[in-house]
Amino acid sequence: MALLPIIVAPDPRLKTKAAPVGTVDASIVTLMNDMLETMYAAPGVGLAAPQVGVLKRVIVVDAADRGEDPAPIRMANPEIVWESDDLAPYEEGCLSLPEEYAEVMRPARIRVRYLDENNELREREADGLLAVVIQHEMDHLNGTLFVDHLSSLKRNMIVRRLTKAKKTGDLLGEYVPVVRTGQKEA
Ligand code: K1U
Ligand code: ZN
Repeated sequence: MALLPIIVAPDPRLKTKAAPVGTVDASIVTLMNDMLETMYAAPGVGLAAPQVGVLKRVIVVDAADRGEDPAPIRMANPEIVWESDDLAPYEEGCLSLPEEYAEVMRPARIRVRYLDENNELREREADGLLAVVIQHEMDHLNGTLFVDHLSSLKRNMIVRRLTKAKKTGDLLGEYVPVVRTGQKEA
């Protein structure tokens, strides 16, 4: 497995529509596993392939509560086949927009169809954090960031902050998450 560099906005790769996967073969399974390792190291609860510079429709998610066993989900070509009319707010973050958070409204419950790591077509229903993260990651596949759901005033503020941070070197264009070993730092 490998840790992949995560792209930080603004970057044209984060604004590009990703291409569907033909078959979930060994190379896609490797990508899914590397993305999961990168997500856990960040740490995060989801990751989309464009965030690591791969413009393919692949996402990984693990919305298990702290203290629960890990529950990794690997999805290729995810499609929302049903969404609830009721919306729910959630304070979202994004590994490509470090230290920026904002409330976004999305359908509270969804049904998603996707190819799993065995190239099998599956459907599952999601609510709560899982529904939020799946929708957030699917947005990445269409070149949409959570700031695109905000007013232009809020969005421009965040993008300006990140542009400045990248220019001054406070943020790198890409970063590789650090793996924590569980040992205490000196
Ligand atoms: O897409 C991403 O950049 C990952 C993002 C997913 C997400 C989080 C919250 C709401 C919507 C989408 C993150 O994982 S940001 C980091 C984060 O939320 C987190 C980090 C450590 C523990 C728990 C959450
Ligand atoms: Zn994100």
